[in-house]
Amino acid sequence: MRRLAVLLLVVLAACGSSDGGSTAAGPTDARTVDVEMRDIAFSPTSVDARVGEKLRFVFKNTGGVTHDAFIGDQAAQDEHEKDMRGGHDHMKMANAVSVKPGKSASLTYTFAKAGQVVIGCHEPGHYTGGMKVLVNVA
Ligand SMILES: [Cu+2]
Repeated sequence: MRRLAVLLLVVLAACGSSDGGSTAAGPTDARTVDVEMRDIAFSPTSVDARVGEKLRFVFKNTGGVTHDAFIGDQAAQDEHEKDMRGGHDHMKMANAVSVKPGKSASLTYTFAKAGQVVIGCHEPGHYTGGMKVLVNVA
């Protein structure tokens, strides 16, 4: 079980670094944004990004329970929240990481268009409890 989780994280990390934009030169061109995961909130709760910018979010879980981070627009968040209630394994999806207490994980994402993108934690009750980061892309 634990071994599987580690394997999934490795796979996700690999995916995260390879699915950047087509114009990406490498992992060093991404701006790093540190995000703290607390019980139960992200900090900061909003981040600004430019259209076409690639950000590498580094999530550090300083809380006492597992948190996750799924990045997508509002519709994707709503869909994801529904899937999690249905018992689907969100860790098989791209753009998501699960972080155990005391651990860190990163997620790299290129913001292709202007608007608002959300990073949500979909552990039971967390997203509905307001555990999200709003990324304003302009
Ligand atoms: Cu959470």
